[in-house]
Amino acid sequence: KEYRFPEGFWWGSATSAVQIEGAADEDGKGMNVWDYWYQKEPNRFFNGIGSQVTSDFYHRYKEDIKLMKELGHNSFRFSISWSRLIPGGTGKVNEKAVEFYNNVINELLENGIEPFATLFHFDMPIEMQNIGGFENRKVVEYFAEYAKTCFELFGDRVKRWITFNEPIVPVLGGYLYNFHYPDIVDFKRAVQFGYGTVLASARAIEEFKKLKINDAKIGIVLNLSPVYPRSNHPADLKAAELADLFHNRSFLDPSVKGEYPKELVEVLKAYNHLPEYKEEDLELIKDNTVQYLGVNYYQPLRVKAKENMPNPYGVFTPNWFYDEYIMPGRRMNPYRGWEIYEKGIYDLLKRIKDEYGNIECFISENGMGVEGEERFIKDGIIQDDYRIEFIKEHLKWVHKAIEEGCNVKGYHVWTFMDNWSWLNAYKNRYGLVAIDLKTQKRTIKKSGYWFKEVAENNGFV
Ligand code: BGP
Repeated sequence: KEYRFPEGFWWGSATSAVQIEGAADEDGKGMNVWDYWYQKEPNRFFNGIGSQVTSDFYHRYKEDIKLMKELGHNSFRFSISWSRLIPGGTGKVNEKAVEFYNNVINELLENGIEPFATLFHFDMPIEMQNIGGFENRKVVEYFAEYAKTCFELFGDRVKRWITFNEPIVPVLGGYLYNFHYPDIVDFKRAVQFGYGTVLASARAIEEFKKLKINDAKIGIVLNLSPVYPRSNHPADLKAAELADLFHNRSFLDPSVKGEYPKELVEVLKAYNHLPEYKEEDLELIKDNTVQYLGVNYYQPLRVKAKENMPNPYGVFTPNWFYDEYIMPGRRMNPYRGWEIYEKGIYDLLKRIKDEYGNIECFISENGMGVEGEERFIKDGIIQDDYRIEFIKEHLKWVHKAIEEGCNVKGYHVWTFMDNWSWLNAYKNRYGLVAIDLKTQKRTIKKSGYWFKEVAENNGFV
């Protein structure tokens, strides 16, 4: 069978500032939560590696963008670092940062690569976090100012904007499951922070619309997981519905439909955990929905009803309502501990078509992290056939979704070159291009050559 994609399909990859730029204390950049956390607790990071240097994109963007072109990219998602552009989060713009992002954007355009710019990819300036992050309405406003500054500085050339990458991750990681700063467990604050993020995204969209940049679009990137119940037993179905509410609908519904899911409001109310809100917030959310949607897909969520009633004095978390279910015989990526289930991407896209007005969307991340890839080197190249297989099988399902009328405009692999990841640092490698951490030398992997073919032929057979 031939898998050809619609004309003008976006082929490329995604990444983020903290994970590739390095130059963490150079040219006037302020500190973000990752710089701060590393300074405080370096041992929490895999092999004690922090985000100071990462893949050194700050100094090597020219050569990297050339390589992107070489690999058939017609688009690339990067993020702007708030603490680099406006050290401290509010106040004066750092001219060195303006110069850097101008250079990156211009270089991309000169190479025929459409820049997709994310405003927030997990990197809160520490000063903003110290006053509560998005729990604090002042920070929501500072974020809106920062967003407006970005549109004014780069909006003449960047036509694809993203307010947030995976907004639920800092909520879960920072306030419930200890894998992001501030590394606390507090459900009420988690809910408030998440709610503030919804407001911040809507405020950024509001600022964007005021500027009337007609040929540009603004969206959000969500990590969606299809939720599959263990059985059709009503208790399992209920568990799946609750998991879906927390993991998917809590950001999907406000972003696309402009409303908070009523069912979520009821659950939070019942447990006295409704965020503090004002009537005008609801108007803001309603009036500022996204113009397109990025879908990050890695793994499904399989759930069952809770078997033991949770201890009422225990920590209240989303999965207080359900248990994760390990399906017998499921296929795994053993390195990341994530299930591989390609059809999940199709189920998500169909749902967006049927329940979310078939809003324009694209796959904004999908990829496979593997440890110790050097052992697959032959003839100087990492023979990552597993990654080719992973991407190809997902693309087949994306193709089927498009054939059935889903409004999918592109596919971005996670990621272009091996990069630093949050607490895992360089443990799992996701790149189409390998990086030697000692020398920063870039070497294309087999999957990189394969991806180039696919992108240049707009599909594969
Ligand atoms: C997504 C993030 C990315 C990236 C990716 C891979 O959740 O948007 O920043 O890191 O997942 O996950 P990880 O690096 O944790 O293996």
